[in-house]
Amino acid sequence: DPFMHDPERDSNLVFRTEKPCNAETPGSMLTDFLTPLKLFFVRNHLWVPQMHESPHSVTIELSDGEEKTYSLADLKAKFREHTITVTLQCSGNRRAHMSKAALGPTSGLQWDIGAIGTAEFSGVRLRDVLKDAGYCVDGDCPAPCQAETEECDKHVQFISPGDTYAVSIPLQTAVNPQADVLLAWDMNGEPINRDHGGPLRAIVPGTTAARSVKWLGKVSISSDESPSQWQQRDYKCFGPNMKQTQVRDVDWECAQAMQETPVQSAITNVVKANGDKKTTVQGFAYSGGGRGIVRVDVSADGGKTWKQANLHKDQAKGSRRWAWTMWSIEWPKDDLVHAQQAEFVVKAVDDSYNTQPETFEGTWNFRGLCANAWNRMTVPAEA
Ligand code: MTE
Ligand code: MO
Repeated sequence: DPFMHDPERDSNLVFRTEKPCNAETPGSMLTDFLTPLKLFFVRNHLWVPQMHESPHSVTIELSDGEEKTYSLADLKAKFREHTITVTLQCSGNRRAHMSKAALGPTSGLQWDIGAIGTAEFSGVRLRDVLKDAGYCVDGDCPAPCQAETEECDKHVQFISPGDTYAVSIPLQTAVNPQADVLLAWDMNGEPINRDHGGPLRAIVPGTTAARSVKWLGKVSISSDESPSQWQQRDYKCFGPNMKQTQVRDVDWECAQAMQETPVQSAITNVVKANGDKKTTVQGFAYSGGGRGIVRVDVSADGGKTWKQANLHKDQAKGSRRWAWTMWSIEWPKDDLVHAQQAEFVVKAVDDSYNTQPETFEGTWNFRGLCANAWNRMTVPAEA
C-alpha cells in the first residue's frame, strides 16, 4: 500500500477520497484571511512521497541540456528570500455546483466551495535561480521567442520525483519579476508539511493550483508544454455541447490548458445575531492573474436586488494581488423581503471588470472546471 506512509489529517476536513487523499475545508471554516494549515485543503493525485534523500535538492535543466543542482541549503544561502500571500484554488473547486446544472454531472472530485485556501509562502524567486543556472532572464538577452511554430524556449516544466506529477507554465511567467513565481519551503511561517509539498514546492501565484507542483525535483526549460496528462488533458475546458460521451471526438490540442483563473466568490457563513434581528453574510472573493477584487455584490432575494459587501483590509504581500479578499455584509431583518426564507447570492467583480456568470449553463464543461457561477445559500427566516 503506497499510501501507508501518508501523513495524518485533521478530522474537520471533508474527505472526497481517502487514497489518494482529496479533502476540502468545510466552507464555514474558511473565515480567516490566512487559512490555518491543518484546515488547508489537500489535493493529491497519488500518495505523498517519502523524501528519503536528505538534503533535498532541485535540478534546473536549461534547453541545451545543461543542468545545475541546488540543495535546499544552497537555495537558502544563495538567494534573497521572498514572502508572498497566495490563494491556491483547485481547478475543480465548486465542481459539485456545476454538476447540478441542467446539462448534467461533470467528471472529477465533486468539490463544494472548500478546495481553496490562502497562505504566506516563503522561498526564492524561480527567476533568480534560473539566472544563477545560466539562463538569461534580464538585460541583454536574446530576443524572446514569438512565433507559435518556432522551436525556442517557451515553457518551464515542473517535475516531481519519479515523474509522479509534472506540468508546465509559460516561460514569460517564470522570468517575470512581477509574477512572483517561487520555489518555496515555508507556509504560514512553518516548513511546508508533507501534504502540501514539503520540503520544496513551486508556487505560481494567480494560476490554477495544479501548476504549483509539490515535492519539486526538477525544473526544465523547454519549447513545449509538459507532455504529461496533467498538462495535455486534465485541465482543459471545452464548450457545453461537448459531452463526456464525445471525449473521443475532442481535439485536446486545440484547447488551452488552464493557467490564470477567472473571478470566483462564495458565501461561507450566514450568521444570525441579536435575536435574529441582524444577519451577517460573509465569504471570500478571488480572481487569478494578479487581478484584485474591486466589488462584491450580495443579494438576499435570489439575485433581484443587490447591495455591496464590505471588503476586509488585510496584509497580503506580493508584487500583485495574489490573495483572495474576505468580505461581509450585515442585513437587517426588516430588509429581508421573503418572510419564510432568504436566498443569499454573491458575485464578485475583479479589477478588469470581469464578473461571474449567473448560471452554470453557459460555461458547463464535462470536466467541471472553472465553476464560478453566482454562489447561492438559502437560509430559513427562523433558524
Ligand atoms: N503536485 C504534485 N506533485 N502532486 C499532486 O498531486 N496536485 C496539484 C498541485 N500540485 C499535485 C501537485 C493540484 S491539482 C492542486 S489543486 C494543488 O497541488 C493542491 O495543493 P494542496 O494539496 O497543497 O492544497
Ligand atoms: Mo487541483
